[in-house]
Amino acid sequence: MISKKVEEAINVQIMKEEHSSRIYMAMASWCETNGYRGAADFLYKQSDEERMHMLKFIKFVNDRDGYAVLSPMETPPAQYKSLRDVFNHVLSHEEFITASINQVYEVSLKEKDYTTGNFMQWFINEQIEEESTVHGILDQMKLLGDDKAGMFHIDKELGAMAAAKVVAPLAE
Ligand code: OFO
Repeated sequence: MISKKVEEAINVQIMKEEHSSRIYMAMASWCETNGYRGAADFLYKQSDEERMHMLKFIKFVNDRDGYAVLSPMETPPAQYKSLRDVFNHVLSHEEFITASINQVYEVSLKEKDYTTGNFMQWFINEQIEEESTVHGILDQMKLLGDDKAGMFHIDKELGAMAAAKVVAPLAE
């Protein structure tokens, strides 16, 4: 059984994960229509991954006798100044999500809900990996510069990262 406070905190997080998925899908669409096919593939995959995060939370709440609900959300931004601008936004969004995951963890500990606390560890670790990946991409951008040759190279690299990335389905 999950407490009302934990259920509410996770329902807010479900909204944020769904919103993340939509934000990355909108970014992917911008990249695809601005010549960055590799970045688009990377962000479409990222969008799928965020949807899996949302599902993971939904299943967890429902399995613990709570009720996962969906919420309305803002339309994601559609315009970006450059590929670097896209990834700067990815980084600040992931930092926002990390803070939010930590808040859910805090609520679970205050409620003495150690099962949820344990479940949240997966997300805490996932955020370390996600932030570090985006830092790496931004570092490469700095190294290669904002000119067309640099961005072309980065786009190819992002395409290769997308091809290697497997979005794991939910475990049964
Ligand atoms: Fe990128 O984060 Fe979900 O949790």
